Amino acid sequence: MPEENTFIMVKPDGVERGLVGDVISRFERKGLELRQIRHLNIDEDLARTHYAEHVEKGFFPELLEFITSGPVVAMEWAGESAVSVARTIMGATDPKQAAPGTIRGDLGLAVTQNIVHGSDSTESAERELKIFFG
Ligand code: DAT
Ligand code: MG
Repeated sequence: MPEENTFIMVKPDGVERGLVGDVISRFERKGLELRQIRHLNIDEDLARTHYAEHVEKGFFPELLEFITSGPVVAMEWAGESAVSVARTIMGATDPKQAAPGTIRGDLGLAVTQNIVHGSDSTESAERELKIFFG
């Protein structure tokens, strides 16, 4: 199985609620390896770059307001099939539909405030890691 790197981010709601440790712990216990981590605020330009595929969507104004509302914790995680494994640990985009045992299924309720971001492909991971870690 391929060794991959993926971009994971605890969103402002997760940081505000003190869930950074819980999120990190879930990835660590799964066996993924933390490679880089930084705490930062996302401004509008960075939000538009990171969420380029969503800027024309109806929900984008709400997403922009939310993602710039407070600090986030951006991370690089590595391991076998890290991209899809991380997405499984996160759960479905809408926490109301996310399975119990997943981050979103256990800890969230609203689709905008869904605690965590994770790259959806190795191509997205490469693009997003470059944006946040250069
Ligand atoms: P994911 O974060 O699971 O990759 P996505 O890339 O489709 O989901 O969307 C990015 C974020 O935008 C998502 O985490 C929450 C928000 N979002 C997605 N679909 C939405 C919707 N229908 N209404 C409100 N917010 C939405
Ligand atoms: Mg996505």
